[in-house]
Amino acid sequence: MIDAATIRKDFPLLERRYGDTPLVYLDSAATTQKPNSVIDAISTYYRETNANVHRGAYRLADEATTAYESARTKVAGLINARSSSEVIFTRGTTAALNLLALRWADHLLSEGDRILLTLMEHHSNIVPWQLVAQRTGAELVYLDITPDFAIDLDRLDEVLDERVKIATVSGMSNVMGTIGPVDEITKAARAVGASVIVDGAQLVPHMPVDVQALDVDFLTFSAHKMLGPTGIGALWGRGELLDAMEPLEGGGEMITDVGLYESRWAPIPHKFEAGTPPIAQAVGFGAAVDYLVDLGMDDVRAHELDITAYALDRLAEVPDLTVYGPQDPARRGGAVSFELADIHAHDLATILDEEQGVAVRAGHHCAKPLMRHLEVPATARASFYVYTVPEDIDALVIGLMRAREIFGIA
Ligand code: 7TS
Repeated sequence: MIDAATIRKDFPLLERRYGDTPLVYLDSAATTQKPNSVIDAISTYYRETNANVHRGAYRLADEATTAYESARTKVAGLINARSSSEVIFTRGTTAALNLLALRWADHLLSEGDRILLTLMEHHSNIVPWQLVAQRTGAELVYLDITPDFAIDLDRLDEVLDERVKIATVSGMSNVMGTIGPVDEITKAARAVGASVIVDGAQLVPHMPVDVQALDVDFLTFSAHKMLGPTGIGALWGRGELLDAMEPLEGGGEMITDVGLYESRWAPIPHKFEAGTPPIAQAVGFGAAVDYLVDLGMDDVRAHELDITAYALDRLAEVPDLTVYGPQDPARRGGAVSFELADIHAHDLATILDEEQGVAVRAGHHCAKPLMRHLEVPATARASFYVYTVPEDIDALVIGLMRAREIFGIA
């Protein structure tokens, strides 16, 4: 089991205080804090190994290339990819989904085809598909949300027919915490010959993910939501699909030969990594994966179940508080959105910050279609990770009670 109180010591930022008030960081769905091992890996890389990759004829450049490629191997291992060449480093989830939209969906789809999404998608898994639809004439269709904050699978058979060529679904909602029904959607999509993309930005950091067992076609995720640095993430795809895709960007590193009028592409993954890649970030990503693997992804999930159950219990003690998400921790992750009476989420977040040093996110969480469906303009959201302790939740609850006093709620 994870002892969050002990592993917190690995995270220097969690020692921050605002004067006498300790920081209580409850915004890990936006980005996680970084352990010393990740910070040190990046710093050591720059101090000892920095050189450009894949082109040096000297030892330092070889070492940098090995560091970069070994990060890829670690990321591939985390998700049980068949080969590390199926892992493309991208700027993050958003860049990975846009790459798929531009270089895969654009060529696959034409007028009358459909893309299946759910109402709980993040904007980065909606807007690229709207752009695809505009370019190709394909249509978007959405699976609804049930009153208990699950994806409504009742209409799946009705919505999924041969016109659907792509189903793209969040593995876990960044607003409600709901775990996406990836298995059910994948089975149904396969039956009509559709391909499946999983937006794993909130899934991969929080539980074991095995792309071979999931049987999906593509998975996207971001390092910064799983203890790693910003500026890097991954697109995993089935090798044969990635092989068939055209590169997005042209430039150095992505070719085997360049003539005056045409060029030959390097094999995957390099075909999709034009230019000098984010080498130090990759090294940090690899160190983050090492840290998570050491903890054990089963234990990461077990801790999330515990802390989320504790949070839901404690939040139930706060009068006039509405939680927008499943009550059963087994059906959700540790992103908990809520509204307190009619206090605007931004005011609530400001009070939590000023009174208790509690950092929560407030707003639409880049999921406006979902917010409209829930009929709320904004929510406050507390989100947890491996270092979250019950005391963090207690501070949140004290802050919420204090907000009731400030707003004169009887
Ligand atoms: N998909 C989901 C489910 C997300 O939660 C996010 C980021 C993204 C995609 C985009 O990831 P990026 O790394 O490319 O930005 N979610 C959030 C959030 O909830 N608060 O800030 C960012």
